Amino acid sequence: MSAVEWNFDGLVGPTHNYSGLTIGNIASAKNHGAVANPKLAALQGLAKMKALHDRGWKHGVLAPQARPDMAALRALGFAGDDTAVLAAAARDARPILNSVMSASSMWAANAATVSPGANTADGRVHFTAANLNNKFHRSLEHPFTSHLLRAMFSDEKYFAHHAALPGGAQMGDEGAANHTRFCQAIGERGVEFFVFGAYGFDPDKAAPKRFPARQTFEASTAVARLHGLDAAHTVFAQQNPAVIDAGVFHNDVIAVGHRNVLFCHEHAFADPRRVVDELQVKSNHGIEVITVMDDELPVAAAVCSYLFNSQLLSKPADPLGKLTMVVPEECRQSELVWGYLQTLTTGGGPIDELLVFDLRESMMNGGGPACLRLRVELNEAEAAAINPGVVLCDALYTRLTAWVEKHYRDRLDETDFTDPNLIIEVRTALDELTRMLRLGAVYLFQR
Ligand code: SUG
Repeated sequence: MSAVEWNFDGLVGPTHNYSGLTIGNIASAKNHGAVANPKLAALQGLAKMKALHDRGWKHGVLAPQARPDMAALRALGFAGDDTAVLAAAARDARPILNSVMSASSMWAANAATVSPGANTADGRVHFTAANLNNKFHRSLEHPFTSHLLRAMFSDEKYFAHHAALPGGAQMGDEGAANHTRFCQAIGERGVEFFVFGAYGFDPDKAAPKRFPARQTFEASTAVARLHGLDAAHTVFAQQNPAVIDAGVFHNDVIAVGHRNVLFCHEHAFADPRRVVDELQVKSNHGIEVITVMDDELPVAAAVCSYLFNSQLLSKPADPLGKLTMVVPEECRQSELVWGYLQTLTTGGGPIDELLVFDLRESMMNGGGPACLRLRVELNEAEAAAINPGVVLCDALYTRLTAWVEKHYRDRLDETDFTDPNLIIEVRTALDELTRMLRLGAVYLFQR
């Protein structure tokens, strides 16, 4: 049965804003307080989905979370009606209010870790929602994420869902941003590659000093256990602590893999030689590794341009098996990066095409093309079992674009967070969205 990699992109939510919530994410810190344009952000994301859909890649849509998260504010002791709760939080706990407003679920790579049926013990596609417990605003995402994934992939014959891992920072899990699957052909059994920032239970082992390691070894191994992965085809690797301290808060800011290709920076991993050796042994020497050296492109330039936060996509029905690379506009604006990309794509290697997208609204919060998508490899039977309402087609794109135009604001900053109309606007929009995507009453405010 043939299989393809689907990309489920996070639809940017109506409260997209710049609150500087993420220590260790340089773009988020730098743009704290800037005025965001939620409408433009959502349209930029939709334009990427549509362009890839038009080229034949399979696409689905992940609905945004409902924000502000009023339940979180109430759980933290703010009481009264919604207006009173928001006003009290603005007065007494501004960082908390800003956190419950975040549209961070747009970065779907952090929604969950996904293993295809070809790799799992029971042959089903396994999903583990990421606990994202390193940051308060992101830790609020997983209950809804779990609910949403079940509404999209509900058939238990094909899909298995695991709740987010329990525990605190020692069990930090950031989902697919730190996970890659390699294989010779989509749908075939392959190697799963988990990258973690530090050991949760061993303070003596190497760890970043300036910024937090958001993923632990213990969390990565727990996800592999839950998914029933075979140790002979699973590789765990520590990120280089120095690059976390340089702003590489997820592995997908310094490395990307797809099918049989790994594209990474020479400083991505703590022990790069061991990592590549183990990947080659476990994949039967099937992985083509493209390493960018620091003298070609320093880590700081990779972090600014988000070169490695690109998407690698197998060209549909290409007999040569070449890959397209989806990069953000920031790569074209850097002479160094753009020059490197010309050499990469014309040198006869596996990547021979570039697609460039303007994702500036998301990029200003540290989210590039790869952050915006969750990959799910599906064979024909599995694909037929997903909720058809979330599958991107021309008609859905047109409806979603009109929906964004109708409901989203074109400027938002923290002075708007106490506006009682904002919550009404968001709920009206999301209520309509659930009907469009045929999700049922997934939001708490609908129940
Ligand atoms: O978790 N930014 C996100 C960006 C996530 C990018 N995802 C991947 N690399 N896969 C984060 O750091 C910033 C929100 C703010 O500051 O308002 C934020 O949450």
